[in-house]
Amino acid sequence: MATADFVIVQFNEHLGDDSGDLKAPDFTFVHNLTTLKHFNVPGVPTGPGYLIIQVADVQSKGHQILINGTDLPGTDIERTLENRWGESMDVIPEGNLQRGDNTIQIRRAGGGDNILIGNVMIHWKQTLKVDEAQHAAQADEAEHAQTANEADHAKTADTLSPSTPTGSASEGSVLTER
Ligand SMILES: [Ca+2]
Ligand SMILES: [Ca+2]
Repeated sequence: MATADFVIVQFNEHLGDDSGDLKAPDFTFVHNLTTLKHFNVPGVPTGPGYLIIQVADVQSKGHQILINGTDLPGTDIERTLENRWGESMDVIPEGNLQRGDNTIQIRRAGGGDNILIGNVMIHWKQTLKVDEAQHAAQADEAEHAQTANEADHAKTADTLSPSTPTGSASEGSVLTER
């Protein structure tokens, strides 16, 4: 039985070379690598999947999304407007996801770009036996009840500082990427 499935992975982390570059106190500063997050694929994945990642203040196109340690092909995270949130979509190639435990981690590009990572929605298709499909449905209900109670990170976008036109040395290094 083929089904579509998805999972929400919450990071709320700040990647960057300077923790003072973005005013986002609710986001954990993690320098060049986010936490390694685990998620479960209950069936046998079939075909490509995709993900949608919530990001803020992305100037570099070199940030990498690692699924099971493998960098997604090409550009993984599209640019956003300065000090703004955006959603970026990318394809997960067939064969990158596996049945059971999988991991996702974001690696910052070199240079001076500081970015925020909110939630990532990971979608895939899979083949399940009928009894496995019933188990998956029950697990989803429990998981969605938990997710609904978590605070909406989007409101923290208001705390992003406005840009300083004249810029400091660290902001200058961001500007040189453009
Ligand atoms: Ca890539
Ligand atoms: Ca930035």
